[in-house]
Amino acid sequence: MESLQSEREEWLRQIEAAAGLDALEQIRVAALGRNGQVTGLLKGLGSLPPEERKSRGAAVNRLKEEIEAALGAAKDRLERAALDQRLAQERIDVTLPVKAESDGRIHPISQTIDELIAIFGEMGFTVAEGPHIEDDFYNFTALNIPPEHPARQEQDTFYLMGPEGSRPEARKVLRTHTSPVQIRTMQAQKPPIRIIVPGRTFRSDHDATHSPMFHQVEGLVIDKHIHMGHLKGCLIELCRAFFDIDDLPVRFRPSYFPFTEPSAEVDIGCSREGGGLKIGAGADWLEILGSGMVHPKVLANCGVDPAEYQGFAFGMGIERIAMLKYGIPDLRTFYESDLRWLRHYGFAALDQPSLITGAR
Ligand code: 2NL
Repeated sequence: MESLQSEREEWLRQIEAAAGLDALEQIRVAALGRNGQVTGLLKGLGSLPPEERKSRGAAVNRLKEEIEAALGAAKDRLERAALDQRLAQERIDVTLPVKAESDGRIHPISQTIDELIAIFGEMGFTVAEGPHIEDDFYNFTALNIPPEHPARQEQDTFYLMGPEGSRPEARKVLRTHTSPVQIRTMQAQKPPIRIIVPGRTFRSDHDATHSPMFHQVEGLVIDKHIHMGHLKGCLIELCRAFFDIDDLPVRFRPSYFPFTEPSAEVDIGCSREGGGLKIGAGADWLEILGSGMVHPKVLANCGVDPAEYQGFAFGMGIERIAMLKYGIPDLRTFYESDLRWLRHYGFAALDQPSLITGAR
C-alpha cells in the first residue's frame, strides 16, 4: 500500500521553502483547507472498503498531523525572523539627545538656582522658602541689625504703608535679603538644620549694577560642634563645583556683618589680562559671596541655645554669579523679557543641571 511518502516530502519541502507568513498560509489552505488536498484524502476514506479504510485512515491522519506540526514550526521561525528584522530596523540610540518639544528656554536665573540646588543637594541641603513681605523682626531685629543701621532707612528699604501714626517698626517691609526664611526655619525646627534659600529680594536701588528686585541664595547650617572649617570646606566645594574648575583658588578675607561673628568675604582667583575677565588661576581676586559663623545673639533671638549649637551662614547674589559664569554683561537685560536675549542666554528645557552637566 502506498505510504503517502511522496506527498509528505512535497508538502514538507513547500513548507520549508515558504518565504513568508502569507506564503505559509497559502500552503496550509492548499493542504488542509476545506478544499485542500489532504482534506480531500480524508474525505475519500469513506468510499474505501472497511479493511483498507483503517490503515489508510491512520496514514492520512499521520500526514495531516505532520503537516500541521511543520506549519506550526515554520510559523514560529518566520515570526521570529520578522521580529528580528524589525528590531534591527527600529533600533533606537538611547544616547542621542532628546529633541526639545518646545521653543521655550529656561531663564539663566532659574538655571543658576537649579544648579545651586543640585550642588547643595549633594551636600545634604534642602530648599526653604518664605514670604516676600516681612515684619521688621524677621528682616532686621532677629538678625542683630540695630535700629539706627543704614539698611533700615527709607532710602534703602521698601516699606509698605502702615496705619496713620504707627511706629516705624510696625510697618511691613519687602524683604531685603532671604535671611528671614532662615530665622523662621530656626524658630520652627530643631537642629540639625541644613538649608539653602533661593529667592527674590528687594532694595530701593536702581542703576546699571543694581535692580530694585534681585535674587539671592543664602545658606544656613546649624548643628553641635559646627566650626569655621565646615564653612570653608563647604564654600570651597561650592565655588569649584559651580564654576566647574577643580583647582579654582578660593580665599577667605575678614569682613563684618551684624549677623555673623567672625565674618568672611569669599574671593575666587581670576585674571584680568587683555581687558577680559577669566575665572580660574591668575593674579587677581574676585569677591563672590559673604559668610560667617552665626552670631550667638541671632541664635538666641530664634530660640536656639548658643551654648549647645553653632552654625555658619552665607549669602550671594544670583544675578552676579550667573553673569560671571555665563558671560552676561548687563544686569538690566535679565528683566527685559527680550526673546532674542532669552534664545541666546537661555537653556533648553530638557538640559537640566546635574552634577554631570552644568553643575558638574
Ligand atoms: C552677602 C552676604 C550673608 C548671611 C548672609 C545669615 C543669615 C542668618 C544668620 C546669619 Cl539667619 N547670617 N546670612 C551671613 C553672612 C553673609 O550675605 O554678601 N550677601 C549678598
